[in-house]
Amino acid sequence: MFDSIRAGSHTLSFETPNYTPRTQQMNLTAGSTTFVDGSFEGGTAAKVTYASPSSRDTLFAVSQWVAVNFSQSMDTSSFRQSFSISPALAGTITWYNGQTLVWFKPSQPFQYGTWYTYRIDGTARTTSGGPLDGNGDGTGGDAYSVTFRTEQSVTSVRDAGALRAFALYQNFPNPFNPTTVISYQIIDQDVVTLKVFDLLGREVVTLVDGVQAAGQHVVRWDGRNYRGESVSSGVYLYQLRARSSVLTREMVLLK
Ligand SMILES: [Ca+2]
Repeated sequence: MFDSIRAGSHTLSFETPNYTPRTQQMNLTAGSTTFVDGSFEGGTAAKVTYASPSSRDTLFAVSQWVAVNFSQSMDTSSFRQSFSISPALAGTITWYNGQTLVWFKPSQPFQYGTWYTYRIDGTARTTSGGPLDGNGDGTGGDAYSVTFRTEQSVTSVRDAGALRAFALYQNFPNPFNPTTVISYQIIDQDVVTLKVFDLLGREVVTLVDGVQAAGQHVVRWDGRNYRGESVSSGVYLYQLRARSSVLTREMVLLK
């Protein structure tokens, strides 16, 4: 396509749908020139480093928001066009941490006991024009998709009888800084402990230790360890124990 262009300096302009338009100054010499597509790609591909809910979630609390953290700053316009959730749900999109963390806040709570899928198409771009690497294999341009289920309503948990003696819900907000709320549910009066651990299994703090009444309980964690010191950013586990049962979930402190 460049056969008839004379040697010299030329400006090439690339305008591909869904990509940031780019121009490049080229010095052409006589003879043939090879163009490599990769030389005109934007920044490196962005991966998803954290997502809540994840595909493992089958008890996602209906009042929570969707949170996705990327390895790079994201272009808000292409993200908005690439993000979808089904069944469809109206909501607002908010960015944090230099557009690396996005929250989708539904305008109404999710429905109880329902499967949802949220998806970010491969057309999402970083602020420097890089593609989304949705499956994390190092090559950009593919989608990220999560299918999850929301919690059952309290009524249906009671109806289910002994199926689940107690429930531990995803903390909110998550990721958080510096404070988050953990809620859980006990069907019978019970001796309960709720502890926070780091990923090496070291206990960070004990939030609950004692007899509690049946019903829903809410605990706030201020991101401090048992010595009262603020802990560093990272993934933490919180674990609920009652009698012989244990439930564990992850949360992310992002400063
Ligand atoms: Ca990929």
